[in-house]
Amino acid sequence: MKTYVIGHLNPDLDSVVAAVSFSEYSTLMEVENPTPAITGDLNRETKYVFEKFNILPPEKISASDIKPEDKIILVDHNEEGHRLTGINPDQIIGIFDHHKADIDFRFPIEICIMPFGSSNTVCWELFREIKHPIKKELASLMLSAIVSDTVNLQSSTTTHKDREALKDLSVAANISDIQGLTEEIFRAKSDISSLTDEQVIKNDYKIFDLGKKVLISKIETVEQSKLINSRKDGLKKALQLIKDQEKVDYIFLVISDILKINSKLLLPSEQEAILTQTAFGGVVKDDILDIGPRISNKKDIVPFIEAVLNSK
Ligand SMILES: [Mn+2]
Repeated sequence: MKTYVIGHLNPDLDSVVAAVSFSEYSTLMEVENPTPAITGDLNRETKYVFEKFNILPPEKISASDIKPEDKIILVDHNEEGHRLTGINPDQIIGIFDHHKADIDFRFPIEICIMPFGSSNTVCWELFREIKHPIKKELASLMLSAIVSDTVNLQSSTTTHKDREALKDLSVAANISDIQGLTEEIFRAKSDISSLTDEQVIKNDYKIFDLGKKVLISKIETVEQSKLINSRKDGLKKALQLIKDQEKVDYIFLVISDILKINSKLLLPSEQEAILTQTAFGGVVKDDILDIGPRISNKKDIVPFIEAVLNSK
């Protein structure tokens, strides 16, 4: 019997590290046999970080690996649409997250959702409450995850806790040059030269059920204009293709400049242009809408799209 501690579909760095950190937390809480797991392949950033610190990433599983007697703890996500497809909700015994709650369970379960910038800040807070010392390896991973999810504390989701966690973890990890590490992580994240247009869109996306189905793909880069100039047409075609494949009502790509803290949306059709202009203001030009310093999906983007769709 295992308790799978598992992140969301299309796992990002925070999600993969949260599987590791909350497994350790669950062990301390005497959960039975916590086993970190991921739902899909590691993205380039995540691969880079695990290789840099010489740590083995969690194993990838599918729903068929989970036996009826196993239990599941969800980390860095909660809503059904972001869970590994095909899992039985009755096997879920806990949730540790920092996203908006959208849940409906038949039984009481443990839920800890705190509005911090990273799931690993939630974990750090829980470790602190029980005075658990975090070892160097795990601290390095958690620190990297917080840097990534908060865009080095610059995202609007950043809280006082994230700053405190980062400071504390840098001591535990013995990493003093956080800026240097941030730049390394950002560069690893930005390097999409070997990805096809379709792979770029599928690299980091979520489907939101907001009355209508909205697929939001995200790319964080240090080369925003170069990316738009060189790949816009191909990415637009890929968006159209994936819109049909995934049978969603709207699809767009958020291209965030993580140094300048600015996002531009790439909109494949008139439909998305109207939706996003209504949500954020401004005017679409050449399929692009500049939405200024909004870089957080969960805080700066999804709620505004949802407001427009709900008012229809
Ligand atoms: Mn996260």
